Amino acid sequence: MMQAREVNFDGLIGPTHNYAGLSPGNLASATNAGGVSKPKAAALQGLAKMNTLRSLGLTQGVLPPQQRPDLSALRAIGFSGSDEQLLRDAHESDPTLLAAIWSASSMWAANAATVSPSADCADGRVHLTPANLISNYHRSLEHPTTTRALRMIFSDASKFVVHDPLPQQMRYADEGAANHIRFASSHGEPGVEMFVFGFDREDPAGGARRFPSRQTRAACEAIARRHLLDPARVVYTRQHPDAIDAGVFHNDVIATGNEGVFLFHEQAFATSRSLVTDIAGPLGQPLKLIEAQDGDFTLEDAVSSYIFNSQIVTRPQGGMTLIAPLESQENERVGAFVERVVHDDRNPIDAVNYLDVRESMRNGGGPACLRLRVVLTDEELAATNQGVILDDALSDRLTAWIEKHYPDELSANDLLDPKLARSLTDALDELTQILDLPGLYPFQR
Ligand code: SUG
Repeated sequence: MMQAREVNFDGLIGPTHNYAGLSPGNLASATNAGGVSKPKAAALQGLAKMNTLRSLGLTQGVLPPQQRPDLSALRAIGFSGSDEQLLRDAHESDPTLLAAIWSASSMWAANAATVSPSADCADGRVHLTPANLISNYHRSLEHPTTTRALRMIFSDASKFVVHDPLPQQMRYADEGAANHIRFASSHGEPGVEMFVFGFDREDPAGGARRFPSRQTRAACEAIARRHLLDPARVVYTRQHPDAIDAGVFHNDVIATGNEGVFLFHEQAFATSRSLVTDIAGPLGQPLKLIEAQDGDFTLEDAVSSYIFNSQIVTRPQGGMTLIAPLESQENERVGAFVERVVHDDRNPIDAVNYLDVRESMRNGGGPACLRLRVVLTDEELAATNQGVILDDALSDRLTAWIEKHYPDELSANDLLDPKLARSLTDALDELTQILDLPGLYPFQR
């Protein structure tokens, strides 16, 4: 049996974290638009989450934030002049454009890429496809730096393939691992990869009506082909359009899984029952299903509590822990459901850890949004850039760096400040030394 572990790479929350209401169909983002954010507190909450996972004995990685404001994005669409003028002109043309180029949205690393472990890929390498994120302009700015960062972290071509993002066209709209769940008897064994899409060209009428779908079936199929997955061990399934219309803009807001466990709401998928058989068949063993019924809690409870955006992690000594957002404990029905799950011997989840990631939650990003799962063998982990693997020393350096450079608060007016923009460049320059990612950012080249 192949030994491998899941390493979670969390997006380090960037110093420009703010609430701009940029994501239609993401209810938290819309509700908190225009609010005052707390970037320093946000980043420390994210780091505390990473350290909680480490305290369970798990290996934890860090993905760097991106260079924001992205003034080159403004120049690309015809704005010119000094930094101050760029910011002012962009604001006058459209305040949401200004907010977009400041967004710290790369923190939601579940959208950074789709990852297939080497046990699933015909060439025995780990395959990663950075997501093009073309459904929202502010997120479409992420993939060049994401691709570069992943190539600097997983640089050994004998073990890793970091593909280019899919074509920048709606037909291939891709949001990464947020719409992907891998099942396996254990992390190191060959798995069954489930790809979830919202929109299918073959069935255009079957889509959501109120809010946009962000992932196409064609994108899912392209990733499975590139990653050299065995077609008999790949499952495609459509999100329930009612779920998207209730605010489930990514599948990881309504379903999750770990090894043989599948946790989902009965309204997550267009076809739940046949889906379970389609996964269990090639897996060669029954799934441990945890299905929340409407009677347990509603779709609305799921979206407001973000319970399905928990991480289910396998502890090295055995057993599984649910890493859940505090908001799900605060919802009486959801909290009671979690208690039942933890005490039910028919599934391996035997502990819950409620975490405060409220700053990210207010933009629709829970614990699972903040991390990219990468299953690695010992050799693959050894070949990974060790500068981004969290230990006490790195955690201390990151804490000091955050304390030194991050604003306590950020509101819409601050986004017009060219001095803030310049000071952040110095901060990121320092960060590339801390994480051993020299030359990551465009301004360093
Ligand atoms: O793409 N929010 C992100 C949240 C992503 C959550 N990720 C997962 N579910 N995996 C999004 O909608 C809001 C930014 C703002 O409005 O300021 C935002 O981009």
